Amino acid sequence: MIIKPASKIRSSEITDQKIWRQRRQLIKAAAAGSGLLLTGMSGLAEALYRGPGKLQSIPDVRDTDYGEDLKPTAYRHITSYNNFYELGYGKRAPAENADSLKPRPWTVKVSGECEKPAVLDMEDILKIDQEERVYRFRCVEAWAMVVPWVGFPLGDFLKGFQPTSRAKYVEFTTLYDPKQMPGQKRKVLDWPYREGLRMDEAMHPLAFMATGLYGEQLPAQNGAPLRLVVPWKYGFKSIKSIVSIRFTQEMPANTWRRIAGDEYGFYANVNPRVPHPRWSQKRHRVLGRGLFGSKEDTQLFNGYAEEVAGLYKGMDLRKNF
Ligand SMILES: Nc1nc2c(c(=O)[nH]1)N[C@H]1C(S)=C(S)[C@@H](COP(=O)(O)O)O[C@H]1N2
Ligand SMILES: [Mo]
Repeated sequence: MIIKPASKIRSSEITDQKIWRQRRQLIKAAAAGSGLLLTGMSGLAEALYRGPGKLQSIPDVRDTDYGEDLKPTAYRHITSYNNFYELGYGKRAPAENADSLKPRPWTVKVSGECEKPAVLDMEDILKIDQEERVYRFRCVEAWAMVVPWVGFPLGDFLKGFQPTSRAKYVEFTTLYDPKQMPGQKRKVLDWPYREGLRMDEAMHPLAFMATGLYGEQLPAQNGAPLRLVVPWKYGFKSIKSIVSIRFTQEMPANTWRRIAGDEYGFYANVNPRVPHPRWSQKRHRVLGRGLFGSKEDTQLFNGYAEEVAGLYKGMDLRKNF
C-alpha cells in the first residue's frame, strides 16, 4: 500500500508561519553566501508578508532542488490572483469566496483501469511523504508565477493502484457541489471541471500532486485540498480540488477543450511558437513584478523542454496543441 503506517507520522502542528519562512530564507541565504544582505532585505520583507494565517503547516516537508534558481512569487499574489471558476469568475473572486469551500472531510476516489481501486481519505493522502518543489507556472492567458508547491510526485502515487495495460490516460475531476462552489450555480462551464493526462505524461517525474504551498496546506482559492500541477503545460491542466482520478482507455474530454476545442486542446503544452487563436503566446507577464520588468519571454514547455520534450517526439505540436 502506498500509505505509510500511522505510527510514522507526526501529528500536524501549527507552527508560526513567519518563523517558518524566516528559517527557509536563512537556509537559502546561507547556501548563497552573503547574497541576502545585498539583494534580500526587501525580498525578505515581501516574503514574510502572509495572509490571515489560519492554514495548517505541513510537517516534515523534504526540501528538493527543483527550482532552486527561481525566485518564488510572493504568497499574497499567488493567493489573490486566481482562476477557479467554481469560486467565481474574476481574478479576485476565488479568494473572496474561499470560505465557501470546505476541504475537510474530503475523499478521493481512484477507479477505472487498475487492479487496486480505492477511496482515500485526505488525511491519509497527507501521510504520503511530502516534498517541496519550486515550479514555474504559466497560464494560457499569458500571465505567470513561480510557486513553492508542497506535495508528492503523481506517478509514484498512481503506480500504487496498479494501472492495467489498458490504462492509456488518467482523468481527474473536481468536486461538484454548488453549495460549496457557488460558481457552479451558473452553467458557465460544463461542471464538474475535468482534466486528463496521457499515461506517460502522468508518470513523468515532473508531474506533481500539490497539497500545499509555502509550507502550508493549500488555500481554497488555489485548489484545496488536492490539485494537479503540470509545470510544462498551461495552467488549465492543473485541475483543482480533485475528488476523482480514473484510469481510462480513451482520451478524457477536458473541460476547456469541450467548451472551445479550437482554442484549447488536450495537450496544452506551453509553446511560444503556437499562438492562441486570439493572442500571442510569445511572452507573458510575471505576477508581482510591477509595471517594469514584468514581461518575460515564454519558453518551450515552460522551460522544462530538456525533461519533457521526449514525450512528444514525432508529434506535430501545432496540430496537437
Ligand atoms: N477546478 C478548476 N481547476 C482549475 C481552474 C478552474 O476554474 N477550476 N482554472 C485553471 C486555470 S485556467 C489556471 S491558470 C489555474 C490557476 O491556478 P491558481 O489560481 O492556483 O493560480 O487553475 C486551473 N485549475
Ligand atoms: Mo489559466
